[in-house]
Amino acid sequence: MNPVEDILKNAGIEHFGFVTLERPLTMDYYKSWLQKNYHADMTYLERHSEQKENPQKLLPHAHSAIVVTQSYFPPNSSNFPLKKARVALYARQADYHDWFQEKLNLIAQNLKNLFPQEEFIAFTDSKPVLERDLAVRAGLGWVGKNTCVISEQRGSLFFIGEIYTTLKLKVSLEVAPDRCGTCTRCIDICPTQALVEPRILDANKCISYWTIEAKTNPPQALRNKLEGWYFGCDLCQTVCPWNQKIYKTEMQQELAPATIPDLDLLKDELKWILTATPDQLKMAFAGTPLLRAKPWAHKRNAILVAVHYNMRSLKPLIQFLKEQEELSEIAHWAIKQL
Ligand code: B12
Ligand code: SF4
Ligand code: SF4
Repeated sequence: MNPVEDILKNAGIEHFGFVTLERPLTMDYYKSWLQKNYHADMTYLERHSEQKENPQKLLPHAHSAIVVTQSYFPPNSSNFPLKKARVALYARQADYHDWFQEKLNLIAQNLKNLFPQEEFIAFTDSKPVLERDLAVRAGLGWVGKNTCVISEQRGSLFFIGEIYTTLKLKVSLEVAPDRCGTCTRCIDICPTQALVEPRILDANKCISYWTIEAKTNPPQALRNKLEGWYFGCDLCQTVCPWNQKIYKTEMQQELAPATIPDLDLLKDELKWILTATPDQLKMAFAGTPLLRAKPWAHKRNAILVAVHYNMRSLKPLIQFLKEQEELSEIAHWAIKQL
């Protein structure tokens, strides 16, 4: 038995592959995506380009990467602070940048104990790495028309993590065939037409970008298309037959693309967000991916959801936010809408 595989399996990792570290196959695609400004204001993606192109800049003499996936469905949401707001599945639980990273660090440590002469560093969404490129090359899935890596056996509701190493590993040679076929469900469901072509996402239009990453307010033309999403968006994945197949039929779990929440309870939740102090929001969201957005951006998201559901009774609270610099414009807009 291969000792590296043993360590991975003992850590509960079942889906993994090995690649040699060289210039990513899709580097030119990545650069042309940046040139078209599809990254919106995520300027760090431009700065990361050079390191993404040269994996050895992250770990000198790195030879291989161990690429793994970690499922995030069903979410472990018992302590999750928001019960009604529409939050993407990956974010309805403890932050994977903590627990998945720790799991990867432990694996890296066990590998180091076994191969003391070699170096191992682990990351997930934390370093300039083209993770989907690595996962595809490691044979873990194909890039779907929604741009997510999809596995025939596991769907796409998983994170990708990797361990760079100087160790020379026997690489996976089997590439997963593209199983999208003639399906276009993800492109059709996207409310903002962010999937401008199969496998090309324009972040300027993506709900996930506007509710998680954006440090400004979405353009007015998009504001009525956000479908009540409060944080992230799962639509292009939940309609995917490869997720439906696995999660609905095999795990008896519903992956409905649209749910109508209990509006009274949702209103209470939004009320709390609109009135909470920054410290209260930070405390409530600590340890979850929600902490990525600043407190004012949570209020922006709450305003957008309130307008989506036409919650007129929240108008006085939104009125109050007109005084806050970042929120002034969107609060004025919301009051006109309600
Ligand atoms: C920036 C970013 C975003 C942006 C832009 C997303 C995008 N599609 O570009 C926003 C904020 C919108 C976003 C949203 C989400 N994200 Co995000 N995001 C990232 C991040 C940090 C960088 C991605 C990037 O470089 N984008 C630029 C484009 C050009 O690159 P790319 O999407 O990776 O695409 C590559 C492939 O598509 C490939 N490719 C295209 N065609 C082909 C064909 C072949 C044959 C091959 C080999 C490759 C290939 O080339 C591209 C460049 O390598 C990565 C982490 C990382 N370091 O990679 C996570 C990551 C991609 N995100 C992830 C997740 C979970 C999400 C969300 C599901 C969260 C949510 N529910 O809201 C959504 C999904 C939206 C979607 N349809 O992509 C996971 C994806 C896991 C998976 N199964 O694919 C990642 C890998 C984080 C992680 N460690 O798990 N994200
Ligand atoms: S995450 Fe939502 S908004 Fe973004 S591409 Fe997918 S369906 Fe469209
Ligand atoms: S919904 Fe259809 S086209 Fe989109 S990623 Fe899934 S299989 Fe591919």
